[in-house]
This record gives sequence, structure tokens and C-alpha cells, in this order.
Amino acid sequence: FIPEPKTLAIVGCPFSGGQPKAGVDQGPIHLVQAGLIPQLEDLGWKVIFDGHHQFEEINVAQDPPIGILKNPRMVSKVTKAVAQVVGEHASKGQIPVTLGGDHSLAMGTISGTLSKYPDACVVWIDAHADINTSETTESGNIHGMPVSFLLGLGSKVEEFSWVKPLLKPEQLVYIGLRDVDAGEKKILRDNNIKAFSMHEVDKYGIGKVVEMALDHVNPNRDKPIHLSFDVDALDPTVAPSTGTPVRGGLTFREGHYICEAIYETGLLVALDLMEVNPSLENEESVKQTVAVGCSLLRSALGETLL
Ligand code: NNH
Ligand code: MN
Ligand code: MN
Ligand code: MN
Repeated sequence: FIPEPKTLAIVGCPFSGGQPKAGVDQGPIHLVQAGLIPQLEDLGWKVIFDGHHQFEEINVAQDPPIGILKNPRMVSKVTKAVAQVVGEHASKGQIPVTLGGDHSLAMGTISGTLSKYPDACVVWIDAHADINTSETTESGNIHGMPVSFLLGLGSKVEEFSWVKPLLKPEQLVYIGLRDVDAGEKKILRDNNIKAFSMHEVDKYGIGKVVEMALDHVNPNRDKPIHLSFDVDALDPTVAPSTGTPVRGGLTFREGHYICEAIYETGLLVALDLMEVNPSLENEESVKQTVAVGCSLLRSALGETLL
């Protein structure tokens, strides 16, 4: 008797509506073309992938800003569809691996995870906190806001009423922050949200930071984990092809260490890799960024060094 291998569901999300730069919608296509699926199969997973999601079918004829929020109807419809898909995969006991696309998609992925695992914690790896509300956002780009919707912060935006505030501040932890807006800093403080910026990574080292992060959201190491990894958490020398690079980021090894440590818990139930933009920088940079993206996913899914 050979047991069924554990199953991953690749959720390819070619979507860029949460931010202004074209090309991030091509991220998932490049990750799959680079051989991600056979790489994950080589780790012993059964991988299901029925093609990238076709969000063009979601028709939004007119999508003027609501307040300063850009493409609100499109972002809402797409992330709602993603929540549904991720929730279905999770319900079947599969691990959804969502490939972005911009980070507004995490509104969908995390809603989907929490629908199946209400006590899951979220480990958010990013240069940015993505926790602006419609009051605090200066850009109006919704990829800078998904966490506030998931937490139910800020004034309600009718268009996003499907997003239930299922996440509590104590279920969330950040690693890698270094470009946080003033309004976001206040939100983090007021809600007692635990965040390890690059300052803490420098001070304590990545090993200790991951341990402290997990101690905060998962003290008994018994709760499901959703890992949402924005590739811009990495230093731009490591992952150059992304829309909002910020210097002073995680090294190649620090990024991989986080993924390996999460895998080691045995608690990973959902994984996002977001913001790879193959139309930015040169061909070599794109290859490097896509390769790093695949490599982070392999590390989170059990690739060992020895
Ligand atoms: N904080 C800024 C905003 O809200 C930038 C967000 N950009 C990101 N987030 N790439 O990960 O627009
Ligand atoms: Mn699918
Ligand atoms: Mn992000
Ligand atoms: Mn970011």
C-alpha cells in the first residue's frame, strides 16, 4: 500500500489591479514556465494545476475610484473569486499555493484559509505592512490595504462587504518590514500587532526572529499557518523584478530560512508568493527573481539542504 502523496493546489492568479504597474499579472505564468510544478512534484507532492485563473471573465465595465481606492470593483470581484477557490482547496485537505499577481490577492487567499481554519495564524513577509485603510492610504492602491480589510479596520467600504473580519490582530505577525507609512505605524501600534522589521532581523538574527514570531502567533505550535510572502521582502539585489523594491531587505538565505522554518513546524496550510513582475528590470533580473520565487516555494514545501 502506497499512501496518496499530500496534495498541493496551484492557484495561478494573473492579476495586477491592486497596483499601477503592468506585468505583475505575468508573474504566475513565469513561475510555472520556470518548472515550478515538476520541482514540487520532485519533493514528493501531488500537484494539481488546472491552468491560471481567467479573471478576464470577470467583467467590470466601469470601475471609477471609490474615494481614492483604485479599481475597487475589479479587485473585489477577483479577490472574492480567489477566496472561494482557496477555501475549496483547503476544504479538500489540499494546500493552496497561490501565485500572484499583486498582494491585494491575499484578501482572497487569507479569507479562504480562515473559512476552513478559523484559528489559523498569518505570517506576512514583506517590506510593507499592507495595512492601510481607506482613510490612511496615500496611493489608493489596494495591494497596500488587504490586511486592514481582513482585520476589519477603517471605515467599511460597501464594495468589500464580502470580506469578513475573520482575522484578529493576535493571529498576525510580520517579518521584513522597512517601508511602513505613518498611518500604518499608528495602526500597528494601536492594535498591538507584532512586527519584526529589518532592524530586529539585524539585531537578533533571522533564526531568533522566526522563533519569536511563531512564539507570538503560535505559542504551542498547534495552529495552522498561512504564509504570505511578498517577494519585495527580499533585498532588491536578490529579487529585483518587483513593483516597489526597497533596499535593505532580507538576504537570499534569510528569506529561505523563514520558509524552511515554517515548513519544519508541519503546520503550513496555505502559501502565497506575490509581486513577481517579469516586465521590470532586465532579462537576467527577471530570471533571477523567478528562480528565487520558485526556490522560496520549494523551501516552504520541504526542500532540505541535506
Ligand atoms: N504602503 C504603500 C501603499 O499603501 C506601498 C505598498 N506597496 C507594496 N506592498 N508593494 O507590499 O501604497
Ligand atoms: Mn484551480
Ligand atoms: Mn505586499
Ligand atoms: Mn511589499
